[in-house]
Amino acid sequence: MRRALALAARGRYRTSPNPMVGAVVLRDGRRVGEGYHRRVGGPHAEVEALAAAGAAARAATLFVTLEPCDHHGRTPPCTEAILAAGVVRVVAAHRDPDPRVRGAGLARLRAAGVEVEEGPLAAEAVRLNLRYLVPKLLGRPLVTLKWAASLDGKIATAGGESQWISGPAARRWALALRDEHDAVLVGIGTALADDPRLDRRLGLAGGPGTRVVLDRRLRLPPTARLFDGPGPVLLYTEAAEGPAWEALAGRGAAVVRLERVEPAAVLGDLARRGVGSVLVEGGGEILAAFAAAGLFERVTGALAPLLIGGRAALGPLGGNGIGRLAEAPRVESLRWRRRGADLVFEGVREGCLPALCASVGAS
Ligand code: AOF
Ligand code: ZN
Repeated sequence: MRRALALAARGRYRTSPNPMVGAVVLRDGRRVGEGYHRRVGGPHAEVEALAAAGAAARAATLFVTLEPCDHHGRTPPCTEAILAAGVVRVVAAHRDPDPRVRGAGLARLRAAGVEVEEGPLAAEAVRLNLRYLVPKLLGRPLVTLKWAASLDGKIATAGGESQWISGPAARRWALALRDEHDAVLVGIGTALADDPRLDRRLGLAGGPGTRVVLDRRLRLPPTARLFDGPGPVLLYTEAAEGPAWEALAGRGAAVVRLERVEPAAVLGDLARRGVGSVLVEGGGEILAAFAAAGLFERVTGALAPLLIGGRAALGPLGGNGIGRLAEAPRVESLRWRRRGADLVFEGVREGCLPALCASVGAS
């Protein structure tokens, strides 16, 4: 299953909105075939692995990171391919919450006499597929909060200089995150201060993503650099239609009026537009708003080995902060690694994985 998860992760940039899925065929303790879902609309992982195994799949065990599908979607049901190949045992990390599956894939296999086991490495599989599972189970996009800070927790000097705190390797890592998410989101403060392009510069996803600015009073100038790049631009505002609105719409932005531009309303609208994952890149007020609302799953970023200091220098999260430590949202399963001289970290909001695991039949 660990191998199947590693294979699944190879589909990271090309599978949205579909899941990342990996599969391994084991026969007499030997790996005789493996595969993964390469891109949305392409063959499912099970089919790739079974094709690789060929006749060796007869009487074999199939390990797969997600319950096999039992429906005709863009491709035929994997359950049929599994039965046709003569597989006698299927081990799935967890159930598929897709309403067309939801246990029906495993039930079909069981009914046909296949031995079925579910659960191994479920938490790992859920963590890998947050971007597939969160929209299906919570009805809103996956939210990743991201920042870069100095080792002493500053995102800029007291004078506001922030380019660059992290080194080139960590910056490239941060850019890759954009290719992993359907949308990138910033607040108007950051949009005005940095004039970011918010684009997918590495080309890992093979197409542009959605750029989102939370702009309560429509202060974004139509000359902003993000209008130069490809892909949809979404502006959330509380402002009424008028010249500013028209100018921005004239640049191709979809301007969306909300009663209050706050995380829950924004995520609700993004979900309606089919956005399944959002990378929140700042600034501090926006990151704090999502954190305070508890509307996030992943927290990630870079810590650079320099000390900035300064009473007036900002940290990653603004807002009013929490009142008491006992109320602070916590992050668990924290992982970190080196990227050049920097540390990059990634954790999951406490309680998030257990709840999602329970929803897909894994405890
Ligand atoms: C995948 N890849 O390896 C597996 C999937 O888009 P379709 O029609 O190919 O089907 C997508 C659904 O198929 C998806 O929501 C999930 O329920 C199931 N399994 N999907 O894209 C795979 N095994
Ligand atoms: Zn399938």
